[in-house]
Amino acid sequence: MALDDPHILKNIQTKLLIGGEWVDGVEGTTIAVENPYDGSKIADVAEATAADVDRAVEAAEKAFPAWRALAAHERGRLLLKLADRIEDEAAELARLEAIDTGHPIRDCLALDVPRTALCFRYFGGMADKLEGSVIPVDAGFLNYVEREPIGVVGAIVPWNFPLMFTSWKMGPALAAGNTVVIKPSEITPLSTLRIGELMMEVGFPAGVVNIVTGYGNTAGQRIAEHPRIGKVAFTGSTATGRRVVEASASNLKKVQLELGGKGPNILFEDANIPAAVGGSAFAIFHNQGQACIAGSRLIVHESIADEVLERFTALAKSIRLGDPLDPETEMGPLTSRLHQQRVLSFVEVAKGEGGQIMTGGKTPDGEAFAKGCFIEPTIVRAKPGDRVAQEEVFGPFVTVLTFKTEEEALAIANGTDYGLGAGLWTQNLTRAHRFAKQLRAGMVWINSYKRVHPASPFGGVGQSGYGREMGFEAMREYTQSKSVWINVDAQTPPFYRR
Ligand code: TXE
Repeated sequence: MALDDPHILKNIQTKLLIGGEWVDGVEGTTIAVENPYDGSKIADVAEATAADVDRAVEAAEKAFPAWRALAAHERGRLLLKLADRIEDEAAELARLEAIDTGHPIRDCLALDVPRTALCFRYFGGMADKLEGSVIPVDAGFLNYVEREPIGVVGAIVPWNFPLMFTSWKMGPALAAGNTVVIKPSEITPLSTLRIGELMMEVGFPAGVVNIVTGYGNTAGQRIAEHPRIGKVAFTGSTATGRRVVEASASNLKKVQLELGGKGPNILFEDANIPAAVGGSAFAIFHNQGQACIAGSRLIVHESIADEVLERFTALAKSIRLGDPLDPETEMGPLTSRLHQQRVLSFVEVAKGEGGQIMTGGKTPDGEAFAKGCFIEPTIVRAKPGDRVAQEEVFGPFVTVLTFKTEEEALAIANGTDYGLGAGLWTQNLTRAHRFAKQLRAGMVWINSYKRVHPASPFGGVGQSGYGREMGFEAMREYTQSKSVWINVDAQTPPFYRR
């Protein structure tokens, strides 16, 4: 299928969305967006610079009073309409995401697009369910607490799940009554722009959502430091997250960080091995391992290690790599050349540390893979203190570690600076609960891995960041409380004359 076939995509929006208009950037420059499967150019997208972020913030500020004043169920209704339109356009959105990111189309259709619609729908339904509270305080006083929107929210989205993460940030922000300036990654801006078009189509008022497609160190930096943005929600690397926090000090904006991970995935001796092996392959190889919650450390009890590794290696070798638009493809290319090189550099690190490459560790042979950013599913045996067992590789690269006792398993699992997702496989219920409590992580999956749902909080501890996406927790993240005191007893004497 030729990628320039006009029937593949009805529309590729390439401009910035500011104040309800699609406009060029102030500088008039563009960013070339490439298909990681064959290196071809998909589009030239307007480059937003700091001046464009300023324009977008102005538009968002202007839109805020009316958006905030709109009945909550009306805000919700627009989000519900958007969810419906995303489902109508599922095939096209899936194709757009596949050519921009390299995600296999089967995953885009089964996961990325439905999860995006589900997220907008969940927060559409949530908009009018964010209740305040009445607090029992001193006699003669009524104290109630309302949750208010923050104002203009900046959202910075990475390249690994651009469509889904756009919904994770915009859903709760908008439901809560904020207006948004969102910056997708310069590598993968297309699906966010398409969502912007659908939002305009279903009737979101001008300026409620503004999309600035620019580079991190210019447009992203300006969002982080902007004096009139009240909150920034960031997903990306820990190093960039730290820069966002520093920049946010300008006006002490609220910061939410969803950063990297080094997910421990523990297989106890009583695990259902076929299920654990299949789940562990999904944990690391889905989306080419480019997931902050990836199960990138497979921690296996030594009594089952041989059987697990034999099955796991065979499964990894059988994964079908190929054109993301081919429905048979199970693994596509990594999302950029730069990232492919970064992941391959970890293979050299592993070798230098005495790691044993059990399979993969290279680009696949053959003409079909020559132009793409592919890496074979890679399994490396290593030691817990090795760099490949400590640092986030963010690719189809799993580090295998073994243990003898529960204590040892826990020490390995908790032995990195990260704390995002963690999994364990056991038939022993008591042990499962004990471990879930002891794992240093924001999310734990038992006899499964990498489950997410818009109703369930998502986020990490330690170097994995702070704050939570999804669920009621997200609504709290995108609001601030206001405590109101009413003197309801005419007899209550004035304070100084008691
Ligand atoms: O991330 P960056 P990169 C991890 C993963 C990956 C590594 C590097 O380990 O290998 O990070 O990826 C914007 N101010 N994750 O370099 O730089 C940028 O434009 C404000 C984990 O691509 O963090 C993009 O929109 N914003 C991860 C977003 O930040 C800035 C997802 C992410 O880019 C900025 C991606 C700045 N100074 C990478 N500099 C996850 N948690 O899921 C860049 N950006």
